[in-house]
Amino acid sequence: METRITELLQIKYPIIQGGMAWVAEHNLAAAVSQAGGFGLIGAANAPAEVVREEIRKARELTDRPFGVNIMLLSPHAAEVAQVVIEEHVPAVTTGAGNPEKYMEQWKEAGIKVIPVIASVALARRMERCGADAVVAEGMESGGHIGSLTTMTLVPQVVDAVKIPVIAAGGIGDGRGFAAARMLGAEAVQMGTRFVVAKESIVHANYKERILKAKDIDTEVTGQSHGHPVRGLRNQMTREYTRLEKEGATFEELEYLTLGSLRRAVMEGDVKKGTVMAGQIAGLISKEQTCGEMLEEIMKEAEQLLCQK
Ligand code: TUI
Repeated sequence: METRITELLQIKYPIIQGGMAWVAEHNLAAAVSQAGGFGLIGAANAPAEVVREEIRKARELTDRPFGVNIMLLSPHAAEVAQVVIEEHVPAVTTGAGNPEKYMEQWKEAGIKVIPVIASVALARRMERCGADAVVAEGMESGGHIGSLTTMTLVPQVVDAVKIPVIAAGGIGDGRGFAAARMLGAEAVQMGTRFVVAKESIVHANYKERILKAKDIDTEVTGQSHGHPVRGLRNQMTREYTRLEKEGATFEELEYLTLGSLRRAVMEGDVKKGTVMAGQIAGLISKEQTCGEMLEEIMKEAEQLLCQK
């Protein structure tokens, strides 16, 4: 299936892996790219030199192209923006902010720039300042989210811009992929499904929570201070919600979640840690290799999209 995204990123399948903090490290990114999709190293809050090492380690595992996701709230975002240039990364996605100030230097270096956006206004703005594509991410996603659903956001962004649109949020199988194509998207980005990939280094407890999750098991915390984050409900989200209702300050809530994603992903503390996941977790029921996932999704999607 060829689209402007397979052409832009030089990949076989129009499927991009989300740039998930702690989860999207070199093993996962390389496995997704090796399987024909587009893997991403999630820079999250990591220092620039850690990101550089991750890029180099991924290069040892695959000759195929992969990218880096830059989380713009990171204190290291500016240095990471420079590292992707020095390391000749072919494409960058950005999240949780407006990447305008980096755009010129990336374009000059020949890097394809794909901002993740949650509104038509930001999609338009990104197109005007030279973005090659956008990821339109609905609030079904795990992690930091906007307020529109994928179903409503994607077609409105598709109508508003000429650059290709990648749909994200709530997509976990061939049906989701086909639906995104019907909305006008030229690729999909998936996160939660890749968390449980065999090549994913995520702790078994975290994977098990996703594999056992039901449709209604995610919750959004952080609405009160403007940084809504979706994850699986647990002791941490209950405590957070209680404090939020009691009017806790931003600092108090930040303190509660300090290091909590790392504790869940790396140490398997799925009770007091933060288990970021999207609403599609309830659909995800098996651990497979990235290759098996991509083949299965594409086969199902092609059957659906070719039906008369
Ligand atoms: O960035 C994400 N997902 C993330 S980042 C992250 S780390 C984090 N943890 C706690 C709090 C904040 C961050 C975990 N998950 N997805 C991409 C995304 N970007 N979704 C929504 C947005 C977005 C939101 C507002 C992009 C731009 C924006 O406004 C920009 C502006 O300044 O107008």
